[in-house]
Amino acid sequence: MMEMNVTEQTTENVGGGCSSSGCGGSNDQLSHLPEHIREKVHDHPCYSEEAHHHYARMHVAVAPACNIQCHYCNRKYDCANESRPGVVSELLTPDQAVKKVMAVAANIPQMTVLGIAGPGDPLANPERTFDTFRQLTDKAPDIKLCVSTNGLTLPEQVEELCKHNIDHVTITINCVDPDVGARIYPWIFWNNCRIKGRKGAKILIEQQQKGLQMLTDRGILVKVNSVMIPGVNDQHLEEVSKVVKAKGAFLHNVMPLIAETEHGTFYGVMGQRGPEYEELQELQDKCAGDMNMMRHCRQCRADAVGMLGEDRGDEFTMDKVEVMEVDYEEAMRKRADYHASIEANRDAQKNQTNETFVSISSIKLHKKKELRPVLMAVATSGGSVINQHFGHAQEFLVYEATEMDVRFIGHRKVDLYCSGGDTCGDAETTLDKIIKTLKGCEAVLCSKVGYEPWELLEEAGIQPNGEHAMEAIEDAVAAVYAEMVEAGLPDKDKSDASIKITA
Ligand code: CLF
Ligand code: SF4
Repeated sequence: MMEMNVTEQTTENVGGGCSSSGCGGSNDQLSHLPEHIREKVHDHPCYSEEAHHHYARMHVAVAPACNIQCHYCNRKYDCANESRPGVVSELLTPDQAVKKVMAVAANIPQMTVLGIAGPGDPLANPERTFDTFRQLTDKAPDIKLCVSTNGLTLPEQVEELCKHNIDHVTITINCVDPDVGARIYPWIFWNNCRIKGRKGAKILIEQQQKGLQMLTDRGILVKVNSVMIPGVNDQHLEEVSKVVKAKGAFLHNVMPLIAETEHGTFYGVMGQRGPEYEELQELQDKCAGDMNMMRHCRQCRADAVGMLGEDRGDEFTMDKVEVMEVDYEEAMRKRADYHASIEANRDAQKNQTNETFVSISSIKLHKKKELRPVLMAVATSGGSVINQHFGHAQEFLVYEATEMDVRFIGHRKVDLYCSGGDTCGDAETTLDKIIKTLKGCEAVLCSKVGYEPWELLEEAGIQPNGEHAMEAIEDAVAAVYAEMVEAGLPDKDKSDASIKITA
C-alpha cells in the first residue's frame, strides 16, 4: 500500500523551534507529535483539521472594548480577527457567560473548547475575560479554554493566562514591518495615549512578538492569525510566517479580508478588495513551506456556538439558557461517553486501508502520462464522511487530489439550494451562484443530488457524484480521482476565472 498524506500538516514546535514534517504513513495528521501536544490538539477543532469534523467550540461575547483600531473593523460588528462581520447578538456578563457555557456543554456533546474572541479584544477587558475563565476552570474543568487577542497587552498578561490553565492562545499578527502596519492600524491606545500611524504599529508589533515568545517559552500553543489584504500585506505574510515560526508558533492561519461597503469599515468604504480563492490558496501554500497552515477557519462570530461552519447561537440565547436545568456532572459523564464513541469512529477511519494510490500509480505507469491535480467539492455535515444532500449544503469543503495524496485546501460558502417545501424558491439563481462558487472544482461529492442541479452541474464541467455516501471523505476523493485517471483526465481548462471570497 502506498502511503497517503491527508489534509494539512502539523508541527512539533512547542517551546521554540519547530520542524515542519509531513504526515505520511497514515491519515493521522497528529501521529508525529509528542504525546503531551497530541493531547492538547487532538480534540481542538481549530488546532486540528481532522478534529473539526468531530468536535465543536463556542465563544462567549464578554469583551466589548478594544485598544487598537484595525482598518477592517467596525466596532458594531464582531472582531474581525476571529469572526466574520456581523453583530454580536448579546453581550454577556461573566456570570451569564458561565451559565451559557454549561448549558451548551450539556446540550452539545461534541463541545470541547470555550473561546473568548471578542467582540473587542479579550485582553483589553481583562477583568471580564479572566473572571469568566476563573469560574469555568472551577465549574467546567473538562472544557479547554482558548483566547484570541491582538497582542497589544499580551506580555503583561502572560502570567495571568498561565494561571488559568489556558493552553491555546491566538494572536492576530498582520505584519512585522511598521510601514506595513501603518496601512492596517490607524492608531493604538497605549499608556493612556492614542498613538497613530507607524509609531503605533511599531509598538503593537513589538508587543505581539514579545508576547508570542513568552507564551511559547511556557509551552502554550500559539496560533497566529493573519488577515490577507491584497496590495497591503499579501507580499509580506510569507515573512510573517517565517518570523512567527522561528518564535515557536504552532500554526499559521491566513484568513481572507472581508470588506464590504455595508460593513462601514475603512477598507469596506474605500473599496479595498479581499483576495480571490486562488490567491489565498497560493499564499497559504507559499507560507506552508515555512509553517503549518490552518485552512479550515470559518472566521466565526464572537458568539458562535457549535461545529465550525454552523451556528447554533439561536438555541442558546440568554432567555432560553436561564430556564434550562443543567446537571453538569451528569452531562459531563454523557459527554465523556460520547467522546469515546467519536474516538472509536476516528480510530476505525484511520485503520481503513487504502489501495487507491497504488492503483493510480499503476495506471500512470501504464499510460506514461503526468497526472495533474484535481479539485473536488464535498458536502458533509460532519464526522469526516460524505453525508449531506447537495441541496442542503451551506458550504462545500474543497480537496485537492493528486497521484500521491488528498489534501484539504479550504471551504466555500454557498446559499442553501433547497430550503424545503415543494419548490426551491429562487433555485435557478441560487444554483447559478453555487456553480460559480465551485468554479475550478471538477466534481462534487454528496450523499444525493437532484436531477435539475445534476444536469446544470454537468454542463458547467462539475461532475456530480452521489456514489460515495457515508464513505470517509479522503478515501472517496481518492477513489473518484482514480476513476477519473482511469477514464483519462482531460486537459485542464485554463480559462477558470478567479472567484472573490465573500462573507
Ligand atoms: Fe475560538 Fe479561535 Fe479558540 Fe478556535 S475560533 S478562540 S482558536 S476556539 Fe477557529 Fe473560528 Fe477560525 Fe478562530 S474557526 S475564527 S481559528
Ligand atoms: Fe476590531 Fe479586533 Fe481589530 Fe480591535 S483587534 S479593532 S476588535 S478587529
